[in-house]
Amino acid sequence: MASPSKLFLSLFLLFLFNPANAQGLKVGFYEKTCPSVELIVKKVVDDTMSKAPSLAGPLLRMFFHDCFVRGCDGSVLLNSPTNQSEKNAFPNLSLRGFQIIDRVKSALEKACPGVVSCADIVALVARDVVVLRKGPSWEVETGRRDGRISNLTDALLNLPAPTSNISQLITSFQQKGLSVKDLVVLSGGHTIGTSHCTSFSNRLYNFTGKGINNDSDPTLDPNYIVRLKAKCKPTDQTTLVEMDPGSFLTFDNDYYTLVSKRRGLFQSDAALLNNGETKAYVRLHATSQGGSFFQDFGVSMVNMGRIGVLTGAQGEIRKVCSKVN
Ligand code: HEM
Ligand SMILES: *[C@@H]1O[C@H](CO)[C@@H](O)[C@H](O)[C@H]1NC(C)=O
Ligand SMILES: *[C@@H]1O[C@H](CO)[C@@H](O)[C@H](O)[C@H]1NC(C)=O
Ligand SMILES: *[C@@H]1O[C@H](CO)[C@@H](O)[C@H](O)[C@H]1NC(C)=O
Ligand SMILES: *[C@@H]1O[C@H](CO)[C@@H](O)[C@H](O)[C@H]1NC(C)=O
Ligand SMILES: *[C@@H]1O[C@H](CO)[C@@H](O)[C@H](O)[C@H]1NC(C)=O
Ligand SMILES: CC(=O)N[C@H]1CO[C@H](CO)[C@@H](O)[C@@H]1O
Repeated sequence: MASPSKLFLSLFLLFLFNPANAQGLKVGFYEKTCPSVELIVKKVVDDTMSKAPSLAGPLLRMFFHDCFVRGCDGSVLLNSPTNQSEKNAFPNLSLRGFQIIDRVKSALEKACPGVVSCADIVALVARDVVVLRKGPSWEVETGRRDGRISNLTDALLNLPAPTSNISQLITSFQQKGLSVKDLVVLSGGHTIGTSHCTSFSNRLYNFTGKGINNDSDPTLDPNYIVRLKAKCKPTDQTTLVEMDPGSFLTFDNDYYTLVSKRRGLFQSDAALLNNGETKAYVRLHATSQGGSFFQDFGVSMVNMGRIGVLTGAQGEIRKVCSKVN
């Protein structure tokens, strides 16, 4: 039998080496091994974004999808010969921008071969696209290592659906060690980007399953429903709709204005009005441009970037982001 002190020691060691804590991440992890890493990432992002600004949304979302599935370990980037990796899961159908990550990776492999992980590239790129879209900047912790597993089922089980209600969202974030505040702050990422009609058309047509023409989500502004129906016919699978109409390329507070006016696109956006804390946050930021949202967003992105990371000798530094070494 282990003595109490041995038990304490092993619990302490477990804590130290627990893959789920962020031990080993720090700002400037590559200071000595690849000092210009952030400049190189920024240059590639600047170059590609000037030609394809609409990739900002997908690249921000990519970080979320990476972190919520097996932790921020670059597993979202892996290809599978049998189409069974995370990116093949339904919620990933619309992920784009993988070629930007590949371009950053090749630039970094030239400057400092075998040093910078793909997981860190995803985290740095997410920050850089937000800055380019006039959002806040924050210091990105680095030192993540790349995972070797990517599993379609994991993506289905861990990514919250756009039909989620508030308790499902809170639980989903809590399971990743994120707070109710992180939930309402990070949802603000929907201030940029687009969505397929399929992600919300259930709110427009046949919402209760009664199949009548006017069967739409009562929590959605009726005037907004008219506009959305004009864009999205019931079976439309291809049309993209701006989530923050008119400023979907600008990172601003508009998301909260929309949600408070019952114009959040997804049920998961509207759900933020169904909890005291998230509702208060939405209301406050709906009226004040700037406010604490920009600062909060950086803090919550750092929190999200700590989910289930591999550090130290765990995992590997991939040579090519779409495949394990
Ligand atoms: C709270 C739970 C969340 C749900 C249920 C959710 C759901 C979705 C859905 C369904 C789409 C549209 C995909 C499509 O049809 O093309 C989307 C887009 C997007 N999401 Fe979320 N999301 C959540 C949280 C987040 C977080 C935490 C971030 C990042 C901070 C984020 C960033 C984005 C961005 C930037 C887009 C636009 C992507 C593009 O332009 O292609 N989302 N989200
Ligand atoms: C994987 O998906 C691609 C594109 O959707 C398709 O061309 C290919 O045949 C699929 N491979 C397998 C093994 O299913
Ligand atoms: C993927 O994950 C699921 C559920 O965790 C598991 O049942 C399945 O065996 C995994 N698939 C592979 C190919 O590892
Ligand atoms: C959310 O959805 C789950 C599953 O459908 C349900 O059990 C729960 O009661 C719902 N919660 C709220 C607050 O609507
Ligand atoms: C509406 O939904 C119900 C229940 O899911 C389904 O039986 C019905 O066929 C749908 N009607 C239309 C017009 O799609
Ligand atoms: C749908 O509902 C709106 C108001 O809720 C009403 O003005 C309109 O006539 C209805 N349309 C149909 C086809 O029932
Ligand atoms: C970007 C990407 O790889 N998307 C994939 C999502 O999954 C489907 C299959 O379910 C693939 O066809 C897509 O290429």
